[in-house]
Amino acid sequence: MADPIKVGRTQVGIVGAGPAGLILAHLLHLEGIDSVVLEMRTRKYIEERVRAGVLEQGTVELLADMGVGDRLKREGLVHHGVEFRFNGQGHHIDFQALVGRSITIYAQQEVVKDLVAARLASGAPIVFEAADVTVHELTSKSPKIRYRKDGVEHELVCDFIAGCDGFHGVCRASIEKSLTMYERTYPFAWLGILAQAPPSSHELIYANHELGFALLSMRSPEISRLYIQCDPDEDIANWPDARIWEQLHLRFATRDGKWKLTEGPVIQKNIAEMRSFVADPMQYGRLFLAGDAAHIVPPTGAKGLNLAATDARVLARALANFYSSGNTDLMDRYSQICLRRCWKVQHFSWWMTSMLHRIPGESAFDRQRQLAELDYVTSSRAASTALAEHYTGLPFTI
Ligand code: FAS
Ligand code: PHB
Repeated sequence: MADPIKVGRTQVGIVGAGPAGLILAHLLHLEGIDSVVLEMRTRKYIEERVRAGVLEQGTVELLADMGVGDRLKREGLVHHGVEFRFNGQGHHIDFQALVGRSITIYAQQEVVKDLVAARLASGAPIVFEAADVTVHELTSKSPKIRYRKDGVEHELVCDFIAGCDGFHGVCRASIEKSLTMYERTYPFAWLGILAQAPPSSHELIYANHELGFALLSMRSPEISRLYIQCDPDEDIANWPDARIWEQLHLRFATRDGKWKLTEGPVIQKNIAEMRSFVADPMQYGRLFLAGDAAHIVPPTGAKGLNLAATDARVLARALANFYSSGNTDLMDRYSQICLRRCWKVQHFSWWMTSMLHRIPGESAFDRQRQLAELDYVTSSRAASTALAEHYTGLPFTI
């Protein structure tokens, strides 16, 4: 005799404990709306997963307003600009002077740690190692999530489900027949390292070099985060540390030879694919997609996490309106609101990627045009203001 399915009930079932799911869960908690977060991995895994590093000013303000920004305020590195480096010369883009806004460097896993701690402190449920999650009856008034935990089958009866389970999750996969999907893949990838080396610059450096793109970022005054463009099918085994450092030195080299890159022990390395992806609409019945479950941007614009945060903010507002007044206007317009921002961010991420990477097979004309575009963006107040507005985060609008 099979064990009986354990049935639970909540207002909002949230699949996925990444930035989208955790921000949504805490915003709902602050509104007094019950939710259950179901995460397939362990707490340790999600709190150690190395991903994004740049928070828009709006995301920093959101996390502070949610009451989860204290450590971010203490440990985050506020940056007022970035450097574009090409033809062996650096060009500072001054966010503060251009748009009066900034970014903060604070690793995604630290955001996740802060949000998980807030979730646990609230006493609201978060289930780690939830296996074989599936979603059902999405067009009914009681959509359901089924999962297994410690060998026990569970069914969670919800009013609404938030699919925050990332690009490879089950939620979007469950409704793909009803979606239009837009995709662009890029003929290159990023090889990223974390190194125990003090950052060689006080701000991020985006370099477009003959050998390819390189990015200098950081995680703390002791930890550097560095990336180089590589072929999309590269095997990380073919990239010993020495080869990575050699490419970084070459790609960041300045014409006067004065700028130096500090090396250190490599503590993590991986290759991340580059793609643009959008699912339209971002909802089906009572299932709402948020974050990477709905869209992917190439990391050049440092937007993935930030877009996830704004989706969660819109969805939380829509659900709060429903529960407080029965008004479904925001819920009905959720996808339209989020996709309007998403497509602007898609354009910006594509623009940064196409401007800064060596495009395989590009013509000599394309290469000169690309360098002229970099020259224009770094010398025109109008063009650099547009870049600064996007990079520090478009205004949040509903
Ligand atoms: P996430 O993928 O973060 O979270 C989804 C969660 O759902 C995960 O915890 C997953 O375990 C869980 N899940 C998946 N399937 C499930 C299931 N069936 N059941 C239950 N749980 C399930 N963005 C930047 O801005 N800058 C970067 O440098 C950058 N680097 C990246 C590198 C990599 C390798 C990847 C994959 C992404 C990177 N991103 C970067 C983008 C990234 O930061 C995302 O935009 C961000 O994590 C989006 O957050 P979520 O939408 O919450 O999705
Ligand atoms: C990072 O610090 O990981 C980072 C910074 C800027 C980007 C992408 C990644 O555009």
